[in-house]
Amino acid sequence: MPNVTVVDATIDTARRAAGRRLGLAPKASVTVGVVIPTLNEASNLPHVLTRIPAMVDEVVLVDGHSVDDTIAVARLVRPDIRVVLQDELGKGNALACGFAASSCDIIVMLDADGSTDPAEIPQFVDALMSGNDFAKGSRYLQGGGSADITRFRSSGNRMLGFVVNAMFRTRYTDLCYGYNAFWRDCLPHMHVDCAGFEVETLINIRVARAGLVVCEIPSFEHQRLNGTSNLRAVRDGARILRTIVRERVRTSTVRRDPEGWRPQFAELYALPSEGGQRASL
Ligand SMILES: Nc1nc2c(ncn2[C@@H]2O[C@H](COP(=O)(O)OP(=O)(O)OP(=O)(O)O)[C@@H](O)[C@H]2O)c(=O)[nH]1
Ligand SMILES: [Mg+2]
Repeated sequence: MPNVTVVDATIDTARRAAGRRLGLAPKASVTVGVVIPTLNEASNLPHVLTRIPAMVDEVVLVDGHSVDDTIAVARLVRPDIRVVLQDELGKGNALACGFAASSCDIIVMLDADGSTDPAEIPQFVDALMSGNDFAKGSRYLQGGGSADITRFRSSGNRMLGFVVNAMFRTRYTDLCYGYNAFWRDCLPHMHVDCAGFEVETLINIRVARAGLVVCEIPSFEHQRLNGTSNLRAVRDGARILRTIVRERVRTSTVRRDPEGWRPQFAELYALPSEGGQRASL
């Protein structure tokens, strides 16, 4: 994606201008990790995993107890992949487990169904390296788009985004999109403690309230390759709305236990002879 325009997503442009991370670390020493939640994505993983650029140091797959060959396929295509089992249900919990497992300085959230293009990862990383705390993908910026979202979901997303922008003084153009990247020290502020598809909204609100420097990156969402969506627009839209209201009435952004969000994930280590074995908590 040439000439990517990075856009401020919060009102607080002064802090972005300060570029407070600039010069903190030479680019070569910064590690980049990807977290991929999976629920029965065996047929899509070869496409996704083979497109991850060489700049990525670590890939963590968080499986939601898939009943297909998701884990075996992942290990076959990418033998160095780390496989984690989530401790509860839902995409939100899966991402929390992946974030807790990741060992990298920069963490990128990627879907396993072929919608989010790994080739865009360098644009997200560049935005973080140039002073932003959180880089958020947007299908609605010039240069972005979607071959996947329905008109109904798009209007719901815009409506919920309008509510969040009005309530939290943000400028998000694509509230519910799942392609984002951030520095690992954002994790205590994000404090991901939700279960489902409200996770992106929860994160976006919390990073803005914490005064983190957020930018938006144009991103193109492709159609899910195979399989069926796990999202239910009305059910999950209602969950997102409840999350917005709950975050609005929460007065304090200071956490008594900044590490309290960390879930009890289990990591599966591959044996030479087979797919893997439950090995540690
Ligand atoms: N581990 C885990 N992954 C999940 C769960 N629910 C969804 N995912 C994964 O999260 C990613 C996004 O889920 P999708 O079902 O594609 O939802 P969506 O992208 O909002 O919906 P579509 O645009 O219709 O595909 C995919 O990689 C899923 O496999 C879950 O409960 N656990
Ligand atoms: Mg999808």
